[in-house]
Amino acid sequence: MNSGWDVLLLDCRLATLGRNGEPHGAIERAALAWKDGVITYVGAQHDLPGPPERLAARIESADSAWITPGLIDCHTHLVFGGDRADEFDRRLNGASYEEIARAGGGILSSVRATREANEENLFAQSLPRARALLADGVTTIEIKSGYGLDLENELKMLRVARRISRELGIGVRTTLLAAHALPPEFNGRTDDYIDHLCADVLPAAAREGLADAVDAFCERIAFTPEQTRRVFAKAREFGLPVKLHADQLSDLGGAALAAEFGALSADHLEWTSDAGVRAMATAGTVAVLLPGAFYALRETKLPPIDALRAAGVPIAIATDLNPGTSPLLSLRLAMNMACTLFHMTPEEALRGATVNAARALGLADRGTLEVGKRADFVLWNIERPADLCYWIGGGLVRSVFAQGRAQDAAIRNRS
Ligand code: DI6
Ligand code: FE
Repeated sequence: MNSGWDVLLLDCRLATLGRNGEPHGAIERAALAWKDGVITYVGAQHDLPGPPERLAARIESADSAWITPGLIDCHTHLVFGGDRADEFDRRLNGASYEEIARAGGGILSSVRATREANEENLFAQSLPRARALLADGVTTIEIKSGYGLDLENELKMLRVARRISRELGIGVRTTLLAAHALPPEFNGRTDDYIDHLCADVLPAAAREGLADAVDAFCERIAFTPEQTRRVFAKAREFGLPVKLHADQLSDLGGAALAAEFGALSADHLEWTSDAGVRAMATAGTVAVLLPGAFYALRETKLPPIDALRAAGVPIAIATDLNPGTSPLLSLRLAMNMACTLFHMTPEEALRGATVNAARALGLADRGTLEVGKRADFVLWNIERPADLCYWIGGGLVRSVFAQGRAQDAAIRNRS
């Protein structure tokens, strides 16, 4: 007879990321158990409520491996057609991201390739990128649309994102980012495009259950605060939470605008002012920092990290995986960059890729190792949690579990 747990893992070192007074919420000489994909025990091995064989159907040893919650990449654009290697070349030769965008390249070149790809092909192009994240310890991914920019192609992107979740057995949260760029057929008619988005695209995505949230690119090369406000008001009508690409290239007051709508997160934030930080703190909006884009664009203006810390704004770290400004296939590398470029501590970076990332997605059921949370976790080949930020690249994953199931086959089966 056992008390009904599916698996009991002994000899663990747990970085729970809960708050138990220890750095990383660590518990050594620990045990972890789960049932039906949900954690049922987290704690010291000697506190187990009985002999292991009475507790679980299966008992295994982690051989003292460090275990963290599954990493959460809370900002990606990983569904897209083609790539932008040519643009990388142009930027290396001196062209700026804004110049390329204004000349019809940039996001619009990915829009062309994404529209050209049928759903099957778009899925086949995107799946390996999700696998790469998973292989590096990510068990929940947010995926934005925004390279379709019309009804048919935005919904196609969101369906592909949902299919990636089913295919890999990991969590995917979808975000409608139809307000990413102005599609060529609306040239010179930005407000008409926003009308179309609000009247057709957003309602269809909501009705079909394809969008978990709504995002916009509020920027001088994209949409104004006023246009963003209209999109957010429509999202609110449909009960969808919002997020915002805010203050990446200039300060248009994006952080404060996001806060005004109770956004889950405001993302990028290089140019965010003190007033924007205060508004985020009051609204409980998470700051999502994206060091991959900062690095790839050779940005020098740092997001206001000290002000965010001082105001108590939770900080999340994500890859921003996209073909233009952040072709970054490792969340762990983003964590390393958060330390090196943004002067965050390894613990802040790890909290940023777990508990705070969950919050940026409005997910209360994951991000820490605690009873009742999803059994999403990673066994690592490391000596201490900070090693996840210290090593640059390399494969540190021993195994990845999503809802209690080992993902090793999904990782190996690279297409
Ligand atoms: N900000 C970003 O970092 C990405 N989108 C955005 O609004 C870049 C997207 C791209 O260049 O394809
Ligand atoms: Fe982005």
